[in-house]
Amino acid sequence: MLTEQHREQYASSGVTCIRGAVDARWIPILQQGLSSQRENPTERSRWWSREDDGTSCFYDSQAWQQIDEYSDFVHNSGMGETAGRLMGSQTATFFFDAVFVRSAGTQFRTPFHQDEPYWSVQGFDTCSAWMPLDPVSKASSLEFVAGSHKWNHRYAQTNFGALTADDRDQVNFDDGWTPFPDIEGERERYEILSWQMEPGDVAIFNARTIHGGSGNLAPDKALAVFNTQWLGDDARVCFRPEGMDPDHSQVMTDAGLKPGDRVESDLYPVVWRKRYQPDR
Ligand SMILES: O=C(O)CCC(=O)C(=O)O
Repeated sequence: MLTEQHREQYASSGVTCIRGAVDARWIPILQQGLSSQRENPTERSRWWSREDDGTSCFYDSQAWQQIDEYSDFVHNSGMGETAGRLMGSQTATFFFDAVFVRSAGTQFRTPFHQDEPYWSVQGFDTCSAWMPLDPVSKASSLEFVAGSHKWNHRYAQTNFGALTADDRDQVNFDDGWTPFPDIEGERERYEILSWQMEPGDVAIFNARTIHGGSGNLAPDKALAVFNTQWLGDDARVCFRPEGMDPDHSQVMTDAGLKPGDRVESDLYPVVWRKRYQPDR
């Protein structure tokens, strides 16, 4: 599925959309996993939005060790290989899973942000695979600011803790960070990429690529997204004084990992390794 065009677009824009990246058989498997997760959410589950009109956006993460369908997907779907090859890495290590579930008609849009500044790792070789389990129109799909993975600014990111009002989510980018660009207010200044997508299509983006949006759903359209995050060659443990979301510092410390370490362990399995191919 992965072509030279995908690699070029990922390298230059920081995101690419791969049609049919995931075999159709995985969709009902992931839907089954999601329904178990909704019945029994993790302690990390949150509501990013719950409106008076009944619409909502639910978020949860790191459920793969409890949900067999997710673990099966992580190890056997080929997503690790796709991520590893796009990053140009020797290996692809699984970091964590996340779900974003919007009820029909939800207008809530995810604030524009980059992922890496919230993570308990740092590195350029880091990516997310955003995979809708429902068909999604371009207007309701996640949006990406082309090329922003190379901007190299310490942008003050959104505090998602302001959405959840949960003490555990508070991340404070107040001091010494560059104000975040007003993407939504000045859309004409940026090249914004998004795609109409079907289940099985995946948008893979560098964890430094600015992204946001989604939402704006039609009254009869719901949207469940299953997302996996992957680490490549230069990713290393990094505990951030601003706070982290999701914060892996405790589980990493308990597992003996320290800042600067590679993360590979039972918690973060290497799912794909590039095979040595001798020159012909
Ligand atoms: O689907 C969404 O609304 C948010 C997705 C997102 O921010 C992410 O995958 O990092």
